[in-house]
Amino acid sequence: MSAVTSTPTRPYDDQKPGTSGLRKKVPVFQQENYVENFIQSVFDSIGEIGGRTLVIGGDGRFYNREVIGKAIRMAAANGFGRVIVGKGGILSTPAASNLIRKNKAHGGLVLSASHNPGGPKEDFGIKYNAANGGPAPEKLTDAIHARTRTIDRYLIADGDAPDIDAIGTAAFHEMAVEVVDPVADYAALMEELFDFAAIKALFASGFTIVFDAMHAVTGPYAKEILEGRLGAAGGSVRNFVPLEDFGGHHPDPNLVHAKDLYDLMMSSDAPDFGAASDGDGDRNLIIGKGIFVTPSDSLAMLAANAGCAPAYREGLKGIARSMPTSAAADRVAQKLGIGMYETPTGWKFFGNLLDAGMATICGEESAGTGSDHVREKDGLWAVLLWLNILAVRRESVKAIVDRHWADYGRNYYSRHDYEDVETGTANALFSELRDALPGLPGRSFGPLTVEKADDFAYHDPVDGSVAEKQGVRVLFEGGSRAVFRLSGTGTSGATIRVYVERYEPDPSLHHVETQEALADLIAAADAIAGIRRHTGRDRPTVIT
Ligand code: VG1
Ligand code: CO
Repeated sequence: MSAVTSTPTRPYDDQKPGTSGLRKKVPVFQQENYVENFIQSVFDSIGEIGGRTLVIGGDGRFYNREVIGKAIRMAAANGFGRVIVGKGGILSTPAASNLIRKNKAHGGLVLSASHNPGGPKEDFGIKYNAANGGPAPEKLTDAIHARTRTIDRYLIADGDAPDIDAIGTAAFHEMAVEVVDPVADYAALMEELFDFAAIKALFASGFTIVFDAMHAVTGPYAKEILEGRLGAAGGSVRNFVPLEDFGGHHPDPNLVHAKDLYDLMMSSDAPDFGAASDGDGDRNLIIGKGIFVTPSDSLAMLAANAGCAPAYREGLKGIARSMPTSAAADRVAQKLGIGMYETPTGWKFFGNLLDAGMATICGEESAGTGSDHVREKDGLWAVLLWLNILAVRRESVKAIVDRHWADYGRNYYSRHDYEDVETGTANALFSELRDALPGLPGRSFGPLTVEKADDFAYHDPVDGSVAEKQGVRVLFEGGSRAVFRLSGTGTSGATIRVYVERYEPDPSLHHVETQEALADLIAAADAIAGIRRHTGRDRPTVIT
C-alpha cells in the first residue's frame, strides 16, 4: 500500500536544475524532504507515468544507496510498473542512457555529481534523463524547477525497498524491481560498435594500456571490457573499485587530478596508451606515450578516423561540438563534406541533433565525447574508438596526432579555470564584460585586434528553441578567439572558465609548448575581462 504524505516543503534556493541536474553538498540533500521533493517534482513534470519503466542508478558516491531506496519507494507510489536498478546502485551515465533506450523506459534517475568530489561533506547530485536516454531538455528542467516552488506533497510507498545487491526481480507493492548487472548490456553495445577482434589482436601483439578509473563508476566496466573481453594485461585498469569518496580524490580526468597518469605517460615507463574517466563515466582523458591529446583534438581525430570502427564505416551524418570546443573538428567536417553544428555547453543540446539524424559524433572541450549510440557522452566509448583506430592503423598515438596536424593544421587550445571565486565578484566581472562587448571590435590587445565580440545564442535547428547568454566570445583577426563563461556545475562559489584558441597551419610551428603558443591570447583575455583585477588571482586554479 502506498502512503501519501503531505508535507509543506522547504523552498529550494535559486539553483536551477540546469546542465547536469541538481548538484549540492551532501548535507543539503540530507535535509528533511529535500530529496523527496526533488524526485516528486520530477515525477510531477514528466507526464503520464502509469505502468511505465524507470531506470535508476548512480556513480556509487556517498548517499547513493539512501537516495536509491527513496527513489524506488517513490516510483512505486507514483505508479511506475517497473524500475531497473544497477546492482549495488551502480550505473554509469552512458550505461543508464543505454538502459533507458533499450527498455523503452519513461526515463531514468542518475545519481551523480560527476567529477565533483564525494563523501559526507562533499557533493551529490540527481539528474533526470528522458525517454531518448538524454539529459532532460531545458523545457523539462524549467518545469521541474517551477514544480519545486509549489510542491506540497510527495508520494512514497511504505516499507523498505528490496535488496539491490542481488541480480533478479522482486515485487514491491504493484511494481517490479529488476536488479541488473550494470555492465552486461553496455558491454554488449560496445561489442556491436567496435571491432573487438582487431583490438584483441592489438593487445595480443604486446600493446600496453593503463586505464585509471579514479575509484569511480567506470572501474567495473573497464575491467570487464578491457581486461576481460579484450585481453589487456591484468592490472591495466587501475583504481577500479568504486569508492564512496573516490579515495579522497576528485574523479576529474584532467591534468591536475589525473597527474599520476600524466606523469607516467610522459616517463620512460609509459605504456602505449593512457586513459581515465570521471565520476559517472561520461568523460575521458586520452594520453599517448609522451603526448596529451586535448579533448578538442581528440574529437577531430576520432571523427576523421571513425571509419576504422564497424559502426561508423558508412560515414558520419554530421559532427556537433559545444561552442567553447576548438574548431579542429570543423576542419574535419569540412573535408568530409558533412554538417557541423555549434551548440551551447552541456550534452542536452546534442540530443535533438542526434535524434534527428543530423549528427553522429559530438564532443566538448571538457573531455566529453560520444555518438548516436546513446544520448550521453561516453568515456569508455571514446577509449574504445581510439583503440579501434590504433588497432587498424598500427601507428602510435603521437604519429596519428602529428599526421592529423600536418593534414589539417593545429588548433592550439587551452582552458583556464578560476575556481571558487566569490559569486558577486564573478557576476560583476561578467556584467562589466558584457557591457564592454560593443566597444571591443577594432581595439588591439598586444598584437591581436578584435574583429567581433558577442554573447553566444543558440538557435536549435530542430525545434527552433533559443538559448541565450551561453558564453562571451571575442574573435580576433586571423581566427584566434577567447571565450568566457561561468560554470553551471560547481557547488561552492563561482568558477570562471576562459577558453583560448589559435589556429596554426604551419607544420614547422606545431610543436611549441601550448601555453607559450597561446601567451598573447592569454594576456589579451585577461586585459579584456580584467580577471586579475576583479578576482585578485594571479593565476588560474586549473589549466587544461
Ligand atoms: C562542465 C563542462 C561541460 C559539461 C558539464 C557536465 O560544465 O564544462 O562541458 O557538459 O560539466 O559534465 P560547466 O558548466 O561546469 O562548465 V559532467 O561530466 O559533470 O556530466
Ligand atoms: Co561526468
